[in-house]
Amino acid sequence: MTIQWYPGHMGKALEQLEELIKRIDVVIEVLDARLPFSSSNHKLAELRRNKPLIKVLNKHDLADPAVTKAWVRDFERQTGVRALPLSARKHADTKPLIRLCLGLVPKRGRPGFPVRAMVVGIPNVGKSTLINTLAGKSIAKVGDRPAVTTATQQIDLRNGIVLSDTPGLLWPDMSDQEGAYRLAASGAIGDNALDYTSVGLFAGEYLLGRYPELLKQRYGLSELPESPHDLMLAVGRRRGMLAAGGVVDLHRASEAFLRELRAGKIGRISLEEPPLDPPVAE
Ligand SMILES: Nc1nc2c(ncn2[C@@H]2O[C@H](COP(=O)(O)OP(=O)(O)O)[C@@H](O)[C@H]2O)c(=O)[nH]1
Ligand SMILES: [Mg+2]
Repeated sequence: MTIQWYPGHMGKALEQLEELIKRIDVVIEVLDARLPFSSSNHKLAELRRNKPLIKVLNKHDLADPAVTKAWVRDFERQTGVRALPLSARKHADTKPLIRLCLGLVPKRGRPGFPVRAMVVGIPNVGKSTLINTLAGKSIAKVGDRPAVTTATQQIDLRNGIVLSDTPGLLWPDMSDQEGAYRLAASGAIGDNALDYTSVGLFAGEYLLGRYPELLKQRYGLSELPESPHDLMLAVGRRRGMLAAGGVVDLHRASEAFLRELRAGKIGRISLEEPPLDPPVAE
């Protein structure tokens, strides 16, 4: 299965975003901490020019803390880039982000002369959640597709920062099929476009190699299954997902496995580790 992404008007969207970025002081790129590379859009590196960039590794509550630390170190080797793990739903987690924004633009951050910040990122990484938590009220629809970036208004956060109320929408690089599978496993891609079985098997293979003990615990296994297929059969038996004749329904077992993975039920799991190299520019 090849995972596709809507191509839309990517060139135009990038131009718009480039214009918006000219008028702001700090770019806040929201990433999924479980897959900070594949949930990024590598074109942002050019778009931001010399503007400071904060990479927010969101959904840290779901990610492997040791791997997240390695990602932070990896990102901060880039000039002008800071990285911060957090959970966008937690108000307390946004305080270090505010301090970082203010610290990166020392000339601003006063009444009448605020730091102008903007949240950007691919769908489903938690942009709306972060904007709402920062604003202390519901402004951006959670779970919705963001509106076009031209309609942005500034929200005064009353702490020396103003924030665009609409996130800049980026999209993932779907030419990297491994990355596309990781995104699908994380839940970033609409489930109607998904083949649960192939994504489940993909995620199962990664977890068998990287998080075997968590799998054993979650599914009460004394021995590690030998293949992702065997893992899915074990999950299906455990969850009673049987089709006619008592055979495991692989599709439903994979769906259950992915649901539990995405909800963090298997444990704090990251789906990729640094270093990963950006795709070669076209
Ligand atoms: N576990 C967890 N889920 C989150 C977090 N932030 C956002 N989400 C969930 O991720 C989904 C997408 O969030 P949303 O803010 O709509 O993402 P957007 O498309 O980037 O605006 C929603 O179901 C959120 O509740 C977080 O820190 N932890
Ligand atoms: Mg949104």
